[in-house]
Amino acid sequence: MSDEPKLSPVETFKIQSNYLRGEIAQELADENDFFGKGSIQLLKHHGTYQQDDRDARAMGRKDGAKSAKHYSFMVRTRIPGGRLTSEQLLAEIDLCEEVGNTTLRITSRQGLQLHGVVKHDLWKTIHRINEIQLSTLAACGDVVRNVMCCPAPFTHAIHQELEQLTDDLVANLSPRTRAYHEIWLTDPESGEETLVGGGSESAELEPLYGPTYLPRKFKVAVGLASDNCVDLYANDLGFMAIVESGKIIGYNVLVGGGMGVTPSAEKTFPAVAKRMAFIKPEQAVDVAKAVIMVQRDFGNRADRKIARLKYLIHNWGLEKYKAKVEEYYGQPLADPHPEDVHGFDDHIGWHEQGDGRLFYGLNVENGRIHDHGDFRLKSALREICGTLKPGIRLTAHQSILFTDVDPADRDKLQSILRSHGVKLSEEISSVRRWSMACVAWPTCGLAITESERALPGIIDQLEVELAKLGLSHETFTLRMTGCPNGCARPYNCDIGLVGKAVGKYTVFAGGRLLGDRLNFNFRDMVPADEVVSTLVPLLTYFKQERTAGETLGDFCHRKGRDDLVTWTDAYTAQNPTAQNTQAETQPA
Ligand code: SRM
Ligand code: SF4
Repeated sequence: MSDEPKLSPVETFKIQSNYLRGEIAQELADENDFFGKGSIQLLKHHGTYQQDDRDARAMGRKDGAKSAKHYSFMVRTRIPGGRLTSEQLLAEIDLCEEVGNTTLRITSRQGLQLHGVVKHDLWKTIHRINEIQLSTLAACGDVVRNVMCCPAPFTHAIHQELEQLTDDLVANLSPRTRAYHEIWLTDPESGEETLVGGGSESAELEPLYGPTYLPRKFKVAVGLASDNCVDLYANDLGFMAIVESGKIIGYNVLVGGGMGVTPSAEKTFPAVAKRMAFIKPEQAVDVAKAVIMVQRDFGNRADRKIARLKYLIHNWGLEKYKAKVEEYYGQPLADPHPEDVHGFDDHIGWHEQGDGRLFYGLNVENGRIHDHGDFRLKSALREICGTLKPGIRLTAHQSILFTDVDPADRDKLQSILRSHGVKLSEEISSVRRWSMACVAWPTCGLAITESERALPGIIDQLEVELAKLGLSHETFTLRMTGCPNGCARPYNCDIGLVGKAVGKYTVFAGGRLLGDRLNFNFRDMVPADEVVSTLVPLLTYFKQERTAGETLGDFCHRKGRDDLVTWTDAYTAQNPTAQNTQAETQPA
């Protein structure tokens, strides 16, 4: 008998799929409103997830319905560096109205998601996304996902170089299978290829991935030491540009970041990436390939819970891991450059691009583009994209940049937003601006509790308390997720709220804006309506004992969990009825 551990079922689906084809085409044509097990896994590589509306499921259960599932699909467009045109955004907005749930979602990796697409419309949806020169290939699945890049449209050579590297990485690291092309770009009735794209014309083989692709998802980002807006340390592979005398002299290569954790499985943990090497710009693509091939060949294919790169590095140690990457690359790699992350810019508000034009960063609360009552962001975007036709960039904080704006159009852009009930970024509180939440309920099948729908209300209360404490202008990241998978990156920010049970959250503290440090569990199983009263004592302590210029995350990190718990417990005991007001005195 072989000593090899048994492969996970997803590996078997991949092996048997003939490069991601499986039964997708046949099942797409059948009468069912859902796909079978194997296709569900393979479809992820094509950029779509089978889901069901969990609100409707709950209602169905109440009504005693036999099958309470209403199937639909989330369709994710990968948008390298978040760069797209007004026409492309308009087409995605059209799609969300025509085939989706009428909302469009900017993701925490600069992508766009449609929700609520029924199976009957799936082919049309993916086909249309390709017609507008975007793609869903590798937006999900065991491959290199959307490559993130700082979206600031500065015309300076540094940003041009970051974008070029991003494009080179996408060109070299994308799957080559023609399965995508055959299924989504070929007319299912006539068999005619209606669009070119989505796969190499001749190469059937996947030179980088092989027939079983990677053991798990793999995330790559490109950013700057002076501006870590893409959260490099949360990626499997990060390229951190080091700039000297206005030029990129090379990149620090960061490896093994990842947020996902399963609390019941001790073997799992979130990790910030490790600094592995310093490379010259011309080495970046081949080093990326070497890193990916090592993960392909040595990542765990038996247990998906521990299949990400961070576990391989944890098991081997960085030294052994680096040696293996060097072996695949064919040359030794230099030690990391001493410079490390020291800035983070969310690019919100007005900025000069460097060519006489402007860009405007608009904060989009939790990335949701919709019209709701007096708030009509979707209509505002229609008008802006239809009339001013700016370039569009999506940020890793689920927000949007309008680029190439003529200074003469500045007031017009603002007045379109205002007339649609959309607050300008300058009118949004600091805490809301620096917050983000994952999708969670009702579409995410893994959500334990609410996130996107809960965070705005929590921030409403927090704004009041921060004002009382005189901390309204404080900059700190607040990120919420509906389960411990960490889609809004809650483990390296100042305050993380992570769904642990229905209506209950673990409150994390002590990370920071720079994203290079994990936070710690400050309080567990906090009911949603007690999150703010749990944070008020912490903020009070911060206000009283911070050192000059110290950030909330750095303060929490300096004090440590035990000290924070002791102080805030004492504070709460002394102020039993006034948890939500500023402390007059310090606890004994
Ligand atoms: Fe995520 C799974 C949404 C960024 C870690 N993520 C999911 C799924 C597909 C649920 C599922 O598997 O059934 C969610 C779909 C919800 C829905 O209804 O739309 C989902 N993830 C998202 C998005 C849309 C969150 C958002 O509100 O913006 C983000 C899409 C990004 C994109 O455009 O590609 C998103 N997910 C992330 C990030 C942040 C990042 O990459 O910078 C992380 C943490 C970093 C990391 O990967 O470690 C993340 N998502 C996960 C995990 C945990 C992975 C792990 O290693 O354990 C899962 C679960 C899994 O893979 O098994 C997951
Ligand atoms: Fe779903 Fe959990 Fe990701 Fe939120 S963190 S989108 S609840 S998988």
